[in-house]
Amino acid sequence: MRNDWYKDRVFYQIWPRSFMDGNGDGIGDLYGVYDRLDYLKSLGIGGIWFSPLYPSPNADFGYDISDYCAIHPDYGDLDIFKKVVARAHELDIKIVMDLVINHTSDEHEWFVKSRDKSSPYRDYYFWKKGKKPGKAPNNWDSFFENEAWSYDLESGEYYLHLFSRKQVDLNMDNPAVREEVKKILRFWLEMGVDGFREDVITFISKPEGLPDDRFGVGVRGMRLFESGPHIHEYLQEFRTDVLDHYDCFVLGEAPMMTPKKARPYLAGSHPDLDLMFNFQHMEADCLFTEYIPLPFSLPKLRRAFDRWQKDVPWTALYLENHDHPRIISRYGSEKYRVESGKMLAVSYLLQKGTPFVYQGQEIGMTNIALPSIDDYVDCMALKHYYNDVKKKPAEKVLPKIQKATRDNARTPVQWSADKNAGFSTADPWFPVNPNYREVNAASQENDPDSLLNFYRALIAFRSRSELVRFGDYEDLAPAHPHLYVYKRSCKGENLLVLCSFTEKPCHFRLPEDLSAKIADASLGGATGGMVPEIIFNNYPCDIAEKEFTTRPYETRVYRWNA
Ligand code: TEU
Ligand code: CA
Repeated sequence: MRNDWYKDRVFYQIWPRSFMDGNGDGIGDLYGVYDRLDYLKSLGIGGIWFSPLYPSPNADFGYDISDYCAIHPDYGDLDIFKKVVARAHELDIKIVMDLVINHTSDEHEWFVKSRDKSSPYRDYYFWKKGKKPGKAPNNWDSFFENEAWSYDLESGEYYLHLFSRKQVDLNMDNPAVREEVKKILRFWLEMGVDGFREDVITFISKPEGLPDDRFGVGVRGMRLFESGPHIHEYLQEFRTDVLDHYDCFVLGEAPMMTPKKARPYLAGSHPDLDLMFNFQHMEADCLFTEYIPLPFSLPKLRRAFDRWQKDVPWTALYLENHDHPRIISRYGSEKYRVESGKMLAVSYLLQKGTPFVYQGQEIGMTNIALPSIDDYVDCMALKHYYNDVKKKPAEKVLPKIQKATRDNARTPVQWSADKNAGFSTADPWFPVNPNYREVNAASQENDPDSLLNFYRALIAFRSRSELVRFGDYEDLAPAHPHLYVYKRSCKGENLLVLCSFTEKPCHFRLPEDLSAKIADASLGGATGGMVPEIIFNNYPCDIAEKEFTTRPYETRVYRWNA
């Protein structure tokens, strides 16, 4: 039994290690989550996506799983997990687990056993001989290391890992592996979870024979395993055999996805996936693709937004997660932190789709700059650093890492101005951003103009509004270099959303139909329908202005009836 409740909710992502420490050891955990459920409810969210909570050696902080059916002792145990689920459900908050099945940890017992060539687990992974001694079986690159293959002394063969050598790719062509996946899905569904966010799910089907990538640009191999030969078949199998029997949804993380490629995953009455996380709108400063922050480009961002609004029936909306630096520091401005934070919230939360808010985004947390590479723990950042220092002086490399590293999103959540930002009574496992005295949830709680309360109002509006959830989307300024302006409309009700992505002044003139309505209303002429109003803004403003000059990162949302 399935339904569409995931379309009506705003989700919140928890990266457990840094959310809230409940037992005073400096590491976030489920006890801390339990304590903060009322806070999440007050934000108006209707679901939580947990980044991995499973036992893991933490080579990639939970994305290297060593046991799929347990909770990492740092985060608690199954008892506290069940309590969190039960309390969340009482609050009408759904629970989404992260499902990481492209790879397991090298410490997972399947992999440990697979080192033995005669073990039934051997075929759970891709073990292969080198092309010749000392040469990997193919030329694929790894996202987190230089080569996608590591040689195992004990086995005398290589194993495939698209990510770090401690994240070993599973062989999904082996039916036994797919049965294991189904067992994992059932285990958590029986525990009461409501959905899965499936990590790099579009990479799970590898091309037969694992050939060399002959054209490789960027990450070699990716063109061959992205949406590989059996991907739809395997996703359908998981759906038919397990997911269809529960009231749940699946959201696939899909790097390199385009709307055109996404359609086969999302279309029809029995789609492979309900939703997708695409990355195109996260490339507007090239940071993700090139690992070199370039100036932000609104045209790039808008192109991605427009396409995903128009070309797929439904999508997942987000601006932050645990893999991206903080959005204010990227697409907004730390100087105009609150203003740009509000503008960014409006820019995506009023689009069509299912929105996600990442922990700390709602209070305007920003990037951190640590003094030495030794302070960082993100394996991807470390790979780039150590490759780059071979070619450039370290003082040139560190600033780039500071901007681009995923650690920016992984500093402890700033709950208050107290010691350790109220995150923990002990020294936190990772440094707190020194701006916590100014930027924290407690100081924003009762301030009507705070970013936190702005998020609350936007989420509440969105949850009540059929227009926001289902209305049409139209880009009203497709060529403007700095202003992103879109219109939503449904059954005679309209929203105009104006977002300035610059601190520079820009001239803006309201569209004629809206101006005319405003003029009518000011003459007392609006009969029946509502008087046009500005429902969200980040500077004082006047509905009577037909044209005006925007202030830094200004946003306004107009609402009127046709
Ligand atoms: O991320 C997939 C992904 O595309 C990353 O490899 C991306 O290149 C990197 O995070 C930079 O943004 C997922 C998870 O979200 C990420 O945390 C994991 O590290 C990765 O898969 C491997 O499991
Ligand atoms: Ca703890």
